[in-house]
Amino acid sequence: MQELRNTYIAAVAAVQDEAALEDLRVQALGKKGEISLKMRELGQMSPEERQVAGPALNALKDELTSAIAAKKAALADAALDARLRAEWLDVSLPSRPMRQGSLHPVSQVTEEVQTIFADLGFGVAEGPRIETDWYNFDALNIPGHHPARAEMDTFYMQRAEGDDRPPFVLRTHTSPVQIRALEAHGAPIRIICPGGVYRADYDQTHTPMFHQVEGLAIDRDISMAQLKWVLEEFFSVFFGTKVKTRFRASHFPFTEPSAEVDIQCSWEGGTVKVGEGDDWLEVLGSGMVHPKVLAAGGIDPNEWQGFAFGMGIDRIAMLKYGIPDLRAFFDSDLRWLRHYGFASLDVPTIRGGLSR
Ligand code: 2U9
Repeated sequence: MQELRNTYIAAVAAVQDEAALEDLRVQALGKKGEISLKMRELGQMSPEERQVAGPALNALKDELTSAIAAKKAALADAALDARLRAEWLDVSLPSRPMRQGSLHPVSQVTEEVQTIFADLGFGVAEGPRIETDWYNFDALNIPGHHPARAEMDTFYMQRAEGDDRPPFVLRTHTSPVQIRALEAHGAPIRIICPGGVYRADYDQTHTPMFHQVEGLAIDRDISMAQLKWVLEEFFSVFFGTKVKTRFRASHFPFTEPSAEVDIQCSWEGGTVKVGEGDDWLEVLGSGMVHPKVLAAGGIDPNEWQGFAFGMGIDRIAMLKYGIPDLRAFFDSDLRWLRHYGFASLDVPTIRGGLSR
């Protein structure tokens, strides 16, 4: 018995891992283990022998069970210690640099335009970029035969073979959004519609997708004088300096009368500065909404009237932030984006406030 005890106690002390310890436990105390078999032999002993051997075997069983449990705990502690040493972490190390994106100038300027017009009482409306030819052309007084349709270099979508309905188009301006807004909300209304538009044109000053913001103000007594005030106010706040405007008579199918609007600028050393000098820069088209267009939007032209205007967001972004090449706007060149981009928390502010 003493020999048995010494062998197992020594074996438990020598064991190096939990699996070997479990093997040892089975070997000694399992159903067919050495000590269990000895317990079974108690039945064949005389009562006198059993009285000695019984308690001794039980004591051995208890001692071994405790020794195995203690060893198991010690092995688990050692394993945890080893893990803690291996998974050591220096929490004082500096963090990995975070990749930081930037706001594209088009996004920044769109935000700025929205903020300024919000202060002038205009809401923002958005709509689909894929349009029917009715919303993009007919409703804007550009019928099928009108030369403006050809001039706009429209992208037409494919129809299934045998489908004779007029094709969908990629909107050539954001005007259809305003027709939809008139239909949905009626008059009076004051909205701007910023967004991407498409024309099949590509050179130094044109890209097949560019951004516009159009504006619409309809009420019972809106006039061209209010159009001029709103635009001068917008440009002065946008460029952060008083900007004079010049209205030149023009023609658009959707407005009557129509005017192209120039802003005051100077040219010095090949760079343009807005709000100073004696030169003019054309930036905007505008006019009083044509009665047929009001009617197409479900508004009675005998009751309502108002102005509309449109300008290129990319173009005014180039002017304000001195960006030379329009095509670079859409190249996704990281160096360009980092140079001309804006911090995402750079919330547009209205410098100097409004002159009211
Ligand atoms: C409705 C009625 C009238 C929007 C207008 C212009 C004049 C215009 C161009 C400026 C530069 C487009 O980006 S550009 O090429 N736009 O000249 N846009 S009036 O007139 C509307 C719009 C909607 C219901």
